[in-house]
Amino acid sequence: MSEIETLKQWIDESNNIVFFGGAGVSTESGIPDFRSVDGLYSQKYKYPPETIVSHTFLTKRTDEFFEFYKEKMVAPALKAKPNKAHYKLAEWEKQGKLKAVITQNIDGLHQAAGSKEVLELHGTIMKNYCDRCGKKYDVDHVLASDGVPKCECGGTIRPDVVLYEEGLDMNVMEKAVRYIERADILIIGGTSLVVYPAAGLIQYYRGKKLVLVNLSETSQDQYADLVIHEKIGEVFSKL
Ligand code: CNA
Repeated sequence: MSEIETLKQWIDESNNIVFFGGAGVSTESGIPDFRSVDGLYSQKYKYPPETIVSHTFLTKRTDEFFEFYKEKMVAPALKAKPNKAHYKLAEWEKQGKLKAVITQNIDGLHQAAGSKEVLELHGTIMKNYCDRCGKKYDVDHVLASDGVPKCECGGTIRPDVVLYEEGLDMNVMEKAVRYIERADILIIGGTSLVVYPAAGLIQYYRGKKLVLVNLSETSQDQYADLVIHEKIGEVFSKL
């Protein structure tokens, strides 16, 4: 049996699938990831993306933070449409087969595809709030603002995104752990599995059907029961 046939059989037999994904899930929607050859790391900036998308940059170089954030992260995500991977996951959830999507992505595409139980480990570009008074703002307001988005109280409007150097929401992490511990199949897709603590979630899986669908090799390939190095949208459209 081919890997895809095995995966198809596992999925057909299961009603407790959990998916854990990253930026590679959205590249087929036209949003660049960080580490692929055409990802944001390979483009020329004064600083690597992880330096810019950090708490230090937001507070110390606020202009540059928002220039990069709006142009390279928000604008492409708002233009993007879900792809076959997002839609397939939503379909499995509707059929009662998939329990949760745990994502490192901040682009909102799983919800756009119809997924309901989406745990956003790194937050979302869709929500924003004033760092002084807490007032909430939508993403269109942030994108339309000139330079640094400012609240009427004078504070800076920041994204509800977990930046580098910032902590994850422990409620979301604990919920993710519970889903993974109980999962029958854990499918991990489109993530280089190098960003912690998110990447460490894989250790909580207790089953024997750990599936990795990622274009490039990862340091966790050796622990997976099934590894497919192909585009996730293409793989999922065959299931
Ligand atoms: P990453 O480190 O950029 O890794 C992406 C991985 O996906 C790489 O190993 C690629 O080989 C693989 N990949 C790329 N395209 C595909 C595809 N079509 N099918 C299968 N695999 C593919 O991204 P991670 O998510 O692992 O890193 C975590 C960071 C990146 C998180 O904090 C994200 O918030 C952040 N990020 C998010 C987005 C988004 O929301 N769409 C975009 C860019 C970066």
